[in-house]
Amino acid sequence: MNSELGEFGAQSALVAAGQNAEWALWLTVLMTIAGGVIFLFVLWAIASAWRSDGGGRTWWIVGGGVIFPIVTLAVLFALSTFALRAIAGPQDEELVIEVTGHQYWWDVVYDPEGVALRDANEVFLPVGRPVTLRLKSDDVIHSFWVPSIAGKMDMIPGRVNELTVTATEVGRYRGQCAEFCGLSHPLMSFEAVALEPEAFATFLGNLQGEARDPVRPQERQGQEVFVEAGCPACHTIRGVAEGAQIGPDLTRVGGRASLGAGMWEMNLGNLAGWISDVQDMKPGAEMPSYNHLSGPDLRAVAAYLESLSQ
Ligand code: HEC
Ligand SMILES: [Cu+2]
Repeated sequence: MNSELGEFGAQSALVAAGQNAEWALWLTVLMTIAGGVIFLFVLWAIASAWRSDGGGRTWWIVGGGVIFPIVTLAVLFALSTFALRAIAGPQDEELVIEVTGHQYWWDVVYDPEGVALRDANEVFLPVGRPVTLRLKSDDVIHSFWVPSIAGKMDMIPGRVNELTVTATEVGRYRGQCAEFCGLSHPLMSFEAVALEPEAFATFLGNLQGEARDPVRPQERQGQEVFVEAGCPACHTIRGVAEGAQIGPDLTRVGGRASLGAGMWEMNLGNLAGWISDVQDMKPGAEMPSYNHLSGPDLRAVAAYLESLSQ
């Protein structure tokens, strides 16, 4: 049922790929079935009452009206409480990932207590290992929501909300900001990417390095355009321009599956379109449209960014 790595992932609470989501799905199915059985039973009871002469009334009132609801609700309450504890309980060997919501993108830092490896717009998770997501916001309230992995958690300015998740199936799962945060709130998606632990370790290893050097002449030209056009005022490309954090880290931007926070396929055409006309693609984004760049410069900088895949 889960989509393969490489495709755009599902955004559905019915495709469970994390422990929290599995509990929630299991409870939903159980309660739906139990509710359905009780509904049919009530229909049957009404039909029988129609034909009955009124005998055995006390038994029905005490049994069906008092004992049955108490027992059923107590069982469902116990199961929900158990599920809630399983979801919220402390876990061992946690990895910390800090995700900060911005209008309209996600800053992602792996292990902020230690080495602080920065990336954006994709959240990688190792399968089978608990991860504590430290959720923050830099401007307004956002909400972090990947239905296949876990329930929503708000990101509130000045606060850190923690959500512990464990991915259970390799795959890509779509997430979406679930709290209205401005004009382009609907264009603020992302992907959670669950990898086998070895692949996750490789990913973290790659994040430590500098960006790939430009190889083709056009890519070299693109790197110059990137610096001369002033992009480093907001964007970091490790080894080329460091320090700025107003926009997403672009060190491995070409390696993302999507552009613009989970919105468009990452390819040369979309990159060039984005740079020249971001205000049309994502109104209100904190990046100006570079519609004054010449055609060759625009192609070069797009080609350079596309080559930055790790
Ligand atoms: C004033 C700050 C600012 C400047 C200058 C700027 N950007 Fe951006 N850029 C942003 C912000 C903010 C975003 C995130 C927009 C969003 O998705 O809401 C962004 C997003 C991007 C993305 C998409 C990243 C992703 O992960 O999908 C690319 C590519 C990009 N910028 C390239 C450039 C290039 C090339 C230049 C220079 C020609 C540039 N930017 C100049 C702020 C800036
Ligand atoms: Cu939002």
